[in-house]
Amino acid sequence: MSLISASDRVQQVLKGDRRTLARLLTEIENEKTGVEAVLTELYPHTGKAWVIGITGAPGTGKSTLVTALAKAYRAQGKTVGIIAVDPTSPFTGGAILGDRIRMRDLSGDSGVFIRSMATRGSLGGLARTTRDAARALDAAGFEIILVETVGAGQSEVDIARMAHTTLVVEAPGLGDDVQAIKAGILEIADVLVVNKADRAGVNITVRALKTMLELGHPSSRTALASHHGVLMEVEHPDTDTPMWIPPIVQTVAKEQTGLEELTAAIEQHRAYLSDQATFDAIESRQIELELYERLRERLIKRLIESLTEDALAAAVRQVQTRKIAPQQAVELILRSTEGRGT
Ligand SMILES: Nc1nc2c(ncn2[C@@H]2O[C@H](COP(=O)(O)OP(=O)(O)OP(=O)(O)O)[C@@H](O)[C@H]2O)c(=O)[nH]1
Ligand SMILES: [Mg+2]
Repeated sequence: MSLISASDRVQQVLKGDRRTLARLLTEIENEKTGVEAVLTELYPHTGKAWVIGITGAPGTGKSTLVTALAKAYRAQGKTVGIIAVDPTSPFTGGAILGDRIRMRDLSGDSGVFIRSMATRGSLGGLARTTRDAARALDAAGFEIILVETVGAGQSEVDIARMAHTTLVVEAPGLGDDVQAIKAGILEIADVLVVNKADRAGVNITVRALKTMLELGHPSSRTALASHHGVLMEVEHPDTDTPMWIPPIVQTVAKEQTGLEELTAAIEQHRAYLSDQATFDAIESRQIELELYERLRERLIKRLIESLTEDALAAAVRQVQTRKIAPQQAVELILRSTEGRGT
């Protein structure tokens, strides 16, 4: 359909043309063919933005916090791109509508770009499209990119894999003891935010998090490896960098309170990562994981496409008549598809 070339669109995005950017993000979300060419051309222009992931249980105030953070960064004169990932059904749209209302204060500011993305296909697909969307915003020149996702298993790990700084948002009453606060958060949190600090029980939540940090972060050098090592699923390279202990910051996002402390904590984490060896090690792990994910997706797609219905039906029959085991059927199918579909 589009009459302008990929290169022309790339130029438009680089100039920060909002319409071209919006259209590109839609194409990324819909996995439209041809979008890869644009992304490929944009890639050399990425790597300038600071990507901040915001995750946490439903209702902790992530969207409100994202709005407050965006305002704080705008006050500092920085441009902000926002991606709100809605992992619920694409048919509800409720969360997206709510976010639109919450983030309304930001509309009309040309230094802010807001985008909601719904889950289409697999979670893996969502991780990829979110990453691509963040890169498009990066290439378009947004200095800070905020990515909100509901903390639900894989999606919060995914966000940590693409963000430079990951905020885990808690709220009083949701996790009043150490057990209730999800064990995995220490592996992904660079900054712990206790939002709704205007509510009763905030001290209990803060204390629970502190206890957890002390349990999870014994004062040993291996702590860094367990902090980013578990997340990266590989051993952290030997490094003399002191470990990063996630600070706990209290906010009342609704009232724009605590945002200075929060941006300062993010800045400290950024400074910590400014040690080139540390940054390079983390980034190369993230890229490695991204390549694995993309490869896995492409290989599976290619394999499924190269399967003929007949071959599959024949295999089903053979397994059903107990001529071969499912294991053997898989072997046969794989062998029959080898060399095809490339
Ligand atoms: N008391 C209080 N309420 C807040 C604060 N921040 C947000 N809220 C309220 O908490 C509710 C949920 O806020 P959201 O920002 O939508 O929370 P969320 O984590 O994005 O929610 P999901 O995206 O649905 O997971 C809203 O009614 C907000 O007004 C705060 O600091 N204090
Ligand atoms: Mg939200």
